[in-house]
Amino acid sequence: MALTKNPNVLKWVEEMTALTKPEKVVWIDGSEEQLSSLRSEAIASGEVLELNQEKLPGCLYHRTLPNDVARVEDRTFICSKTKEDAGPTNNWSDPQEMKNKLLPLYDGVMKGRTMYVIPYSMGPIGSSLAKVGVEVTDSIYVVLNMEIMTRMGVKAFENLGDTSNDFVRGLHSKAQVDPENRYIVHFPEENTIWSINSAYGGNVLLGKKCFALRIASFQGKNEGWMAEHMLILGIEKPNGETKYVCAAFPSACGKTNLAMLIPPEGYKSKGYKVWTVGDDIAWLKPGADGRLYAINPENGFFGVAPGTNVKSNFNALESTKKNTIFTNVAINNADNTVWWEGLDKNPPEDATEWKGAKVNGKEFKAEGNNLAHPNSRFTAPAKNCPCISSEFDNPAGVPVSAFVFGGRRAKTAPLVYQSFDWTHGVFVGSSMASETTAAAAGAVGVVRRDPMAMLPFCGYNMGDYWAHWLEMGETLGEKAPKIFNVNWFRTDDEGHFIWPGFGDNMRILDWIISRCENEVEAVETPIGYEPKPEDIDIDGLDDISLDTVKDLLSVDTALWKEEVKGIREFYGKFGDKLPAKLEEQLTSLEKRLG
Ligand code: OXD
Ligand code: MN
Repeated sequence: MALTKNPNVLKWVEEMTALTKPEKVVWIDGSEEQLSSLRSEAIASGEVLELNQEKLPGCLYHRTLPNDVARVEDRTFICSKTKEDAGPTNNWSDPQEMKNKLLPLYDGVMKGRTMYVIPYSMGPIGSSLAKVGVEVTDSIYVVLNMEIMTRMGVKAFENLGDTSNDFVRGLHSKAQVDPENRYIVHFPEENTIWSINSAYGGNVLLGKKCFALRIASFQGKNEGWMAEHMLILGIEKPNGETKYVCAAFPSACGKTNLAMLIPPEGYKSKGYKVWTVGDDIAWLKPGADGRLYAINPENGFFGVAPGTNVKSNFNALESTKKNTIFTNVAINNADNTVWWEGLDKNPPEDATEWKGAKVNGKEFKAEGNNLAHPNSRFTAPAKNCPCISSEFDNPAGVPVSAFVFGGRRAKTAPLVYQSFDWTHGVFVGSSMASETTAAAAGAVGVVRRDPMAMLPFCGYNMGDYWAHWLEMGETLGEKAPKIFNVNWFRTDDEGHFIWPGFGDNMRILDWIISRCENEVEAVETPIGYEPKPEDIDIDGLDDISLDTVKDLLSVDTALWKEEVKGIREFYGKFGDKLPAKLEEQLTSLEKRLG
């Protein structure tokens, strides 16, 4: 039964039903009763497996096809009216041409299947920053994941109301999971997303990257707010005050780890605490007091499992102990629990690897195989996280003191620096880059520009996106967050990381907050303000001396001159969409370098 009277929703669901021709339509109300019957159905059909319910209560396991294990950037499209509106960093196709291509694929695709209609809210119910989406899908796995990742069910329709047309329409069919006909397509001017022939999370949980970043970034530009690929964390100081930081890093730079950081002993004993508001996406809007407020539009974590362990991210691991869906990790058959590379040094002997083969885990690994897929995931409820912020559900969001950008740079970027002002900060974000690691295919050490970590996620022309950032700075004026850049990944001549990272990154956040509060001075360098080395607290760090800190903060002019060339080449792609202010920033940097 339809769960809303909203004629816009009803009309669209009718159209999607007529197109895909499901055997039946089920509206997802979000009740435990309905969810539990869907879980049972998925277990009975083998779509998901039930894990050890004593050790991992409420946890399920799912395996995707080996051809369907990651986001597919080459098959992801922004179908704005003109190619220029999508810009040089997105795949573009004319909207009507794309529809002509995909309509035959969707025609009757759900015959004999059930179509689930999922209403969901991105952001706390009742928040003026939240937005509603409706996803129709033929996958129970999608329903069960959306339940964890969003505020799902009839309450989302209550938020939408009976007449509004402001909801994002998401059409998903796993179809035949055919990689040749896999498409993830966005129509930003129509608030619409079409996804077909994939069943992997990032391509099918349409609330996440598709809506909360690609569509929302475009909505934000038009409506005066921002959708960013940023974690949100709160730092509680010994006096009980909490300051909030949003940070953007390219994929695989440790966003989830930073979001859930555990401060070093010295900080803990003084009374510092870190609280997680979000690990991947922030929606930001100026509040009545003129400051910028952030909400996390999501309700769970879709995290990469490999590498997650008690040491690297205790809080993430704890989050996965109940009501979690694991995808493409390995199963320890001895007790029907899960295992992945980096969980511990003990691969299970009696294992089922991620593709489903029963193997001797130790031998299998000794032969050089992975038991879990490197992009295997956990979908875990945010409320499981031991350090989840008390403000997580606050409809008003949290006031942001600082933005932090960063990437993986072996030599160029120092441990931390602050931009001279907002415009310079936008320049720093726009020229962000990361060097490829051995973990990814292709050459090692190649610099990939990833502005604001939004390269695969900006739903419109990146030049216009930078212009929007500059405008937001004008709106916020003096109250704008301060902008910083960090690099945890400087290496010595043997290629070893110099900075310990993980919990010790608290030491850098501490300096950042002190700068925001005008509590500490800084040194002016050609690239921005840097800490005085003695202002970085290295108490309790055995391997780091004041000289190491000096080294981590050093700026190699020759490397930065190369960097200027790289940025200029990248900027060249944007033609007259490049804001003049950013061009000026680049010229000024070049002059300062001498
Ligand atoms: C993610 C990503 O999955 O950024 O969050 O790739
Ligand atoms: Mn991400």
